Amino acid sequence: MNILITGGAGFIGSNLAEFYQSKNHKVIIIDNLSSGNIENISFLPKNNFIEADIQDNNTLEKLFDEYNFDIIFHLAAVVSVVETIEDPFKSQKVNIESTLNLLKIIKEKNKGLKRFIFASSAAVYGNVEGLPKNMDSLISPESPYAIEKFAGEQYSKLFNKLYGVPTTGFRFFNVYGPKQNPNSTYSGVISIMQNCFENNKTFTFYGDGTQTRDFVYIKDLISAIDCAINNEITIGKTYNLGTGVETSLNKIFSEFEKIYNKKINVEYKEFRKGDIKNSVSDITPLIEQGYKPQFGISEGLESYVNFSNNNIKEKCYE
Ligand code: UD2
Repeated sequence: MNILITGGAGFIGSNLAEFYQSKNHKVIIIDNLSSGNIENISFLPKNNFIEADIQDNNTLEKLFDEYNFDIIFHLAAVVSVVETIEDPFKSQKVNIESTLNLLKIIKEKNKGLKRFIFASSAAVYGNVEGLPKNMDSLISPESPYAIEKFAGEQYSKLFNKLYGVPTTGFRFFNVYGPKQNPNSTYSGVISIMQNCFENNKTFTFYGDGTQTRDFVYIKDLISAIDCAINNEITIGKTYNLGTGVETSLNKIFSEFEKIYNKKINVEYKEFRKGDIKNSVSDITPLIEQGYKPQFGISEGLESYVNFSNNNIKEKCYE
């Protein structure tokens, strides 16, 4: 199959790329490297990488003249919540307008598409109480990022309804795994903590460490998406993508202590402004389609440490 991954040099995109390339599909990546890293995709043939912005319409048109894609993963986005708060005009151009533009080009040019996958976020639920989050939970965006992700998933759904483009949206919960950069403003807490253990640095808890999240290992995320792609009933729908298990930061920290067999220093600061206390997804609809998370937090962290960030060139998928 021909597979296009926008934002494919980032953490999630590069893992998807490696997975599908290992299954002998042709993977094309378009990425402007604003938050992605070329080293993440060292396995990709040079000609399959296009360094361009997702807003570059000429490049997109040319690409769709050249290829008919079977699967498109749309991950290119301004991924930093903070950046979207600082400049929502700029981020909505990337996160909403470019999604709409891509859908329009697909509708006009890409006949025979099997699936368009849109990467949405648990951020759409905001701070409203009530767990686990399911598809009937209230949407309450707390940032331009959340509004933009919601708009993207809704446009994807609409293009299915109006024009039959086979779209599926996923609201990613807290994804972790190899190739996640611990040094960026949107870094996930697990990559930051792992980096502290790896380099004997002090880890800062914002709050007392009792806050919980639904941490999903990248390999489970890929298996969920792959399961949906192979199941036509998922077309035109949006799904939560987590594990359905709630884990505290304190639990993650003690798991790292076990894996590394050492103690590191910690400090405690105020809870971050706008932080949610607890989060967990209801994944029943995906389980009904055959998704079965394989990585509990211990297995996931163990696997992650084995492919630590110092080893991003190592193969994760055979
Ligand atoms: C996630 C997303 C974020 C946005 C948000 C919306 C990630 C990485 N971030 O933020 O983009 O969509 O959901 O709800 O998926 N923490 C510490 N010490 C640190 C770093 C973090 O204690 O050095 C805490 C942090 O205050 C929070 C928890 O760890 O309570 C998880 O933080 P996170 O940034 O990994 O993820 P989250 O869910 O806040």
